[in-house]
Amino acid sequence: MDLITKVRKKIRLTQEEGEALYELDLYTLGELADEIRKEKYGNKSYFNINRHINPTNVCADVCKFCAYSATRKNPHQYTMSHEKILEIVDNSVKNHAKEMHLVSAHNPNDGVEWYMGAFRKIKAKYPELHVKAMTAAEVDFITREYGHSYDEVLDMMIENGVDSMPGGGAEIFDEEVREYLCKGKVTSAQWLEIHEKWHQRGRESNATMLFGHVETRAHRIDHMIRLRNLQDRTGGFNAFIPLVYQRENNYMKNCNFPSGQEVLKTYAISRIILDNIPHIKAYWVTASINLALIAQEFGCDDLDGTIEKESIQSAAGSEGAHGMPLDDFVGLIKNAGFTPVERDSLYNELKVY
Ligand code: V47
Repeated sequence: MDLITKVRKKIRLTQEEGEALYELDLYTLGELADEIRKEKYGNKSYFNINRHINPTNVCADVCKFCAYSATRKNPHQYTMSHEKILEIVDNSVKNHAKEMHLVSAHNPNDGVEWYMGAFRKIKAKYPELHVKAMTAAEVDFITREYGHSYDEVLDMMIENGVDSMPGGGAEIFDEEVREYLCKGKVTSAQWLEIHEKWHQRGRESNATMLFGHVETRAHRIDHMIRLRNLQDRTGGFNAFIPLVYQRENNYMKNCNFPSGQEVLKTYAISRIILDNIPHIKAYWVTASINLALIAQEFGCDDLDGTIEKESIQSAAGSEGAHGMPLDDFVGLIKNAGFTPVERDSLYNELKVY
């Protein structure tokens, strides 16, 4: 059976077949992914009203792609107090944010309570607010630095009010590429183990893939298939988020930056390969809003949210530093021909615009 027929018949693809998808022309691939997306969500494009908070840039790890982290010697390092974090949350709640997405660098200075206390205080003040926090890389860092097991850290997160886990820290699972990108950080097997343990607690999470640097197409397919295998066991992933590598101000210059076509192909292929992950998010901060909107025709059904402030990818050159006002966001989605649907963090529909 040829590849296109297999996709249309929803027969699961292998590593080799996933790689072969890249050889299809963009429009054929887009059409195949769009058929799947339309069958699931029709004309809807999902987003949420959220706030990204990055409470510290002080990091014990060194990832070549990162332009955000500061070592202990960096004069531009910062660590927010709980009061400062709560002040940000107060303002965002006034702006109708329903999700706080907290991602920190790996802070070796302030102890586990600095992390957990922030979640607890947010939840105590705003029980309805969804706290999405702690990438698997942070969980792993805390176990290494402060001597806890994964189970203990995950239980602490739940006790202190974390609702779901973001998908960060996955980067690229291939061990050789990972060794080059972020030696010493959470391994691929550990990243998957942490999400599995989280899912076993009845909780949901997302999964990212950082692409467009030194990895090959085969590495991307391998990354997707490792996620698909875990999802078969747990069903706990909500969304897959291919993050387009941003190239400024970091230590990685020898990269194969992807064309717009390559980015769109990767979105479309992820929609096809990941037959068991409900949502594919074109994170507008790394794709640019224009490409993220076009990606809604290439298999994606989600854009992330209004964000308010972004520090990680904007340090590396993205233009998403100040988020996007709700009216602009909704207007752009409508102009692109889609129906904007505000969702909560777990994809329950809140409002159709
Ligand atoms: O894991 C760091 C990435 C991630 C760069 O779960 C970079 O809904 C591009 O995971 N170029 C953190 N990316 C952010 C993240 C995320 C974002 C949006 C939504 C969700 C979700 C999760 O940022 C890290 C890393 O892969 N990152 N540097 C860079 N130069």
